[in-house]
Amino acid sequence: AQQTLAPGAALLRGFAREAGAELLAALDGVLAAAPLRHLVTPGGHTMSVATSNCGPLGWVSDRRGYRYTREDPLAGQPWPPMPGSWRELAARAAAEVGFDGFVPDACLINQYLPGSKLSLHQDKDENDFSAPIVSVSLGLPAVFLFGTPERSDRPQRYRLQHGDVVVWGGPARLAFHGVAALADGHHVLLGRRRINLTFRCAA
Ligand code: MD3
Ligand code: FE
Repeated sequence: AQQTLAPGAALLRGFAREAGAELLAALDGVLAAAPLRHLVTPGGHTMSVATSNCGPLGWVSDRRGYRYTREDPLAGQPWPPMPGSWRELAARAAAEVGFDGFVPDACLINQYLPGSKLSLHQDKDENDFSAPIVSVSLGLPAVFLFGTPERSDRPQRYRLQHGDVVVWGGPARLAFHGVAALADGHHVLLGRRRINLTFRCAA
């Protein structure tokens, strides 16, 4: 079942549910190589969400700005490889809504603990806005805020649950979006946290 949130934004409810445990089996290895960290924004705020990356490119932020890098600045090493099961799931989801041949070169991993949130923002550090972004929600549910390319438009709210996948392309690609403070809870596979994977074509 596919729900259209806006032109270009397709919610695939439960698309990653069956693969969820397999996706999570690869998570610990990725995070052992590139640990989660709280990035600092150019404005000097420390993000409440903890992040890491895998794949050829990874998204980072510091006082100098936002950018994609080939190395994890913590390790001074390339980001760990993107697990095949992750890349294949993202490609299947993209193809489901008409984006054939989606080959992401970056996967951003966001971890939310109770109280973590992500303020309204646009994703525009990628070179090619014609490629979609695929997001996979795992663990605790979150309230996702989905606006328009105009910051002042009031966002719509959607509850994203374990296994939900969203494909953001076309006119939705530059929409403002964010995540409300995570409510406490317990998830059988992830405990008191939410993990979000976003697959991008950054180069
Ligand atoms: C809509 N992550 O990492 S995923 C991010 O749940 C980010 O961790 C959120 O926003 C999270 O940048 C939301 C959904 C998402 C991701 C990218 C988008 C929605 C998007 C890009 C354009 C429009
Ligand atoms: Fe984003």
